[in-house]
Amino acid sequence: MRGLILSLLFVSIFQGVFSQTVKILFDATKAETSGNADWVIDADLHNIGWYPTAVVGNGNDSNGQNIPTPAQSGITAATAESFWNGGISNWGVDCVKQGYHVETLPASGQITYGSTSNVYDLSNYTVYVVDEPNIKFTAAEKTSLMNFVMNGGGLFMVADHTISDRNNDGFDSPDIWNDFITNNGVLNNGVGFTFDLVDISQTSTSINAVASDSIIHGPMGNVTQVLWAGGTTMTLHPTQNASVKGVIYKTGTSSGNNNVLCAYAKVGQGKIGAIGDSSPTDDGTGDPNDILYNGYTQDASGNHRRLIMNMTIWLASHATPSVPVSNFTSSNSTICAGQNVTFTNSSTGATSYSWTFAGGTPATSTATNPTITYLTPGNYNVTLVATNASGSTTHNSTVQVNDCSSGITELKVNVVVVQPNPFADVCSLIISESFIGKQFTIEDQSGKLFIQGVFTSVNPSIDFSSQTSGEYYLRIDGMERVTKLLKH
Ligand SMILES: [Ca+2]
Ligand SMILES: [Ca+2]
Ligand SMILES: [Ca+2]
Ligand SMILES: [Ca+2]
Repeated sequence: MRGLILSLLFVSIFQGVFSQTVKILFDATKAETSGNADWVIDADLHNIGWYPTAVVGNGNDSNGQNIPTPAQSGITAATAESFWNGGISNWGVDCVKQGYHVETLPASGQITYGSTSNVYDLSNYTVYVVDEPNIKFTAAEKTSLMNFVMNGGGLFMVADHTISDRNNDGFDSPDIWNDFITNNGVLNNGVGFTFDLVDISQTSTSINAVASDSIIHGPMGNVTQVLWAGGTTMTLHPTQNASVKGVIYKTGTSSGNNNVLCAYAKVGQGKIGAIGDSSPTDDGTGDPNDILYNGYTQDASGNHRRLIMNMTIWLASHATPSVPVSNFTSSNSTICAGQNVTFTNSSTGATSYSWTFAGGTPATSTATNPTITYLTPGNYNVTLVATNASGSTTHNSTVQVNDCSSGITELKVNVVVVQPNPFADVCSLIISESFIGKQFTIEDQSGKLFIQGVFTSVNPSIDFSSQTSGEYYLRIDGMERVTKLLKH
């Protein structure tokens, strides 16, 4: 039984460190279901009106729910897109078939990055999909979204044709994405492309990609054509981001910076993929109140599913980080029994830490900079294992714990020990508890007062760094003996 428990524990730790589940969040806060759009992976209720923001209970657009039902654990390779009810349910089901976990950011959700109070915080997700936003991101949302990407997130940007303002607030998806790209407060004009304000409908076979391209020749198969049904194009700006690539172009353009239908780029530690039409994501079934078309598996001879999933898989995959370097310093390598040592972590590239302190209390820690108490004299090893997805490295050090009471145990009261003495800048005192609350003074050889104070602990430190070298004299109220302190 114990063997089983230990092996289960090992498996859970191993998975926790090395195989984090890819989590994909589909946005539903930006009127993605307004009008004849239904860009949610699942909605059980069709009770939202966008006027221009969500009003629940006064409308018949889809109310995308956080966790789709039935549960995604029931999806197998044979599961149909109608398992869920949404205009992009096929995209969601295909993600689960890849082993991903999918969720929706519901209309009431907040877009944040690094907020511990928001359960939908983007730091909890690998990829964020925003399929044809129809409400502008706030300044704080744009900053959060770009910070998510800069710190390793994947963003899938889907736009539609110009003049496609479905909720009548004055902004359509090309405007909204360009506002994010040019004015996010973190990396303005840094993604390497902007959306054009055009409206095109055509089948294009103008593919421009090397044989190893992850999007055109990806794991779902090759992409050979697309059908834009009222979509837009993009202009590339490689001087703003040299990694940007255009892989599908409008008919008549085969390469270059203009008339791009599909582009992608690495941005900071993360990735952005973009297409200029939402119609390829539409699987033709969803809100019964909407008119939907199957662009996902039917148009362009089924190429759209391969395009969208190849992009999603690329966004969800991260380059393997290099193995971390483990290192730390300690506040003191030689102490008296009963004293503390603070260890300051200087490791690089790690996502978690595991400390072991022989002879210390506590004996282990996963904190970044732990403080440890040593109660028993001896020489002890300190070990730090720094870990990330690529592996671990270990750094060792030692702590010498002295028995500072030896030789003076007979003087159980009225003891003052100075460590070290002489000293350079800082000395530590070890005093009897009977001195707590007593006033003390330290004077130099000329009798000039340096410090006057009251003892509040049995091992105070005194900083002499502002003082000149020489002898100093510690006097404690009620104690006749004067203690000599010698600064180098
Ligand atoms: Ca709708
Ligand atoms: Ca709008
Ligand atoms: Ca369209
Ligand atoms: Ca559907």
